[in-house]
Amino acid sequence: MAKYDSIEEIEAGSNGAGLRIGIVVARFNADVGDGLLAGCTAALARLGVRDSDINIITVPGALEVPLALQRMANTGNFDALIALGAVIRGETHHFEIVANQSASGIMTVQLDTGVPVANGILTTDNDEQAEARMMQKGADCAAVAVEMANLLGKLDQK
Ligand code: INI
Repeated sequence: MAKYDSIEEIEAGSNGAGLRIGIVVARFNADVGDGLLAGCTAALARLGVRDSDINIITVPGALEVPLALQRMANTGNFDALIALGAVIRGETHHFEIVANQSASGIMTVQLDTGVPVANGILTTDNDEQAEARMMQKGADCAAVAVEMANLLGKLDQK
């Protein structure tokens, strides 16, 4: 971003040390879930998040993810949450319902609870697309979770 000498910019930073991260993984497309989780946990480690500060839970499918996130958020024990899963068009006739309701529920959780949620529910036409994206999407969600947790922490200190 452009530099404005007389205006303070609040920068989140990408140091994950000390952050407590909760991850919810949908098992419906389990192989993709595994890839998302592998990319995500490797990136969290690179960002300095300790394994002992990470909790992982699994749920049946993408539609169960928002409720699990809501319970985790309401414990007050997490600085950020990550939702992982895959909704694949080729395998479902109600693709739009599952994809849209899941995304909408995830957004509602973060706005209602104030706990940031990185949305890593892939929506793709087929397995190949999901497998091509899963490692990077998991890593992206790790970075988003750390950045948003740090940003909100800084804002709370203002
Ligand atoms: N859940 C997913 O996570 N991905 C999908 O692609 C999917 N399909 O194909 O339907 C899916 N359905 C299950 C859904 O999330 C719920 O678990 C189920 O409806 C029970 O509430």
